[in-house]
Amino acid sequence: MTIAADVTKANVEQGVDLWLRMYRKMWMIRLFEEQVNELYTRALMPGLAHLYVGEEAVAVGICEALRPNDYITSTHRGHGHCVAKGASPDRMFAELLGKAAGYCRGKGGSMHIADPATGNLGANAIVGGSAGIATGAAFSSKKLGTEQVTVCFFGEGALGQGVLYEVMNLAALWKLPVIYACENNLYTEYTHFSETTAGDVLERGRAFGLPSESVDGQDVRAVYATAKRLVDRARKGEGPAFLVCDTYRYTGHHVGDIAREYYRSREEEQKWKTERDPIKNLETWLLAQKLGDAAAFARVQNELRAEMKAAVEFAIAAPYPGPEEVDQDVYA
Ligand SMILES: Cc1ncc(C[n+]2csc(CCOP(=O)(O)OP(=O)(O)O)c2C)c(N)n1
Repeated sequence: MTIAADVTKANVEQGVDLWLRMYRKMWMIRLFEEQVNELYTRALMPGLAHLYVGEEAVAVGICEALRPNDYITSTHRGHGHCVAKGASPDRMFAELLGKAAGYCRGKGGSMHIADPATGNLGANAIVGGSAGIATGAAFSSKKLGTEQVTVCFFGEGALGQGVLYEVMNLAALWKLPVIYACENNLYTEYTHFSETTAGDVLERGRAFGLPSESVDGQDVRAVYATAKRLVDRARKGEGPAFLVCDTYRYTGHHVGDIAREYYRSREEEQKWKTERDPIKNLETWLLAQKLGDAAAFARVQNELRAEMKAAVEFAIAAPYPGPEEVDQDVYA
């Protein structure tokens, strides 16, 4: 199914709030990440962070297909998932800076943000590490009859982790409401995925009988339409699915990965940024449909820039947790 076939005039009219919301959410993620990079370069943030810039359409398209009480599990590159599912930037920045107002009282940092209130069961520093959590959540929803769906986000690097196939097997046997969403941004750290991944990736889901599809991860409308179909199907009790989103990270593997030419060219990066940018793609379409104009787009960006700036200021001014709670909320 192509989204173009799906977008009749009536659908556009009904969907206008949805498209504009997705536009705004993608900008929110991009500007959030811009601030994270700034915090890193100003040496205000302890440790590193893995930015989601370039991949915004994946998190936003998929999370828009979910209900607020549906679950997601995330990765080391998790800020985009977190924002798309509804987390608040001020508490996210506070977490990155180790402040008590953060989602994990400052004890988790970038790779451990969890927000149960928005159904976010957590980022995960272990590649493939959230596959079991997502499948367990789907198992519990099925047993409790809550009609919740879980989306398990992971990078293509996790295709090399055995746990993924163990849980796909169980999810298929038990018809669990879970979507395995692979974000293929082409690189596993500094190695092109073709050097680590044999065969046709979709066959890995098909081996377990999962409906397995790929989608242009730079086209938020296509991601949304595909995710919605698979999520609705899972919600009806028709079982799990495997969705591969083809995408690209614009920046380094982490904020410190600046000199990248030994593993990918500047030309390649430039091509993705200029020809396949998910925000520009949606903007062009919104303009063509007369659903927005340059002034409205500028307004959205200005509002969000101000919001992000205020959120960072909140986090910088926020207090650290006291020494008396060093052993609280920490599990081994
Ligand atoms: C089990 C495990 N092995 C190795 C690492 C080190 N590591 C961190 S990120 C990463 C690459 C992940 O690539 P991918 O899953 O494609 O996600 P991306 O970074 O491209 O979003 C690796 C190997 C890890 N965190 N966990």
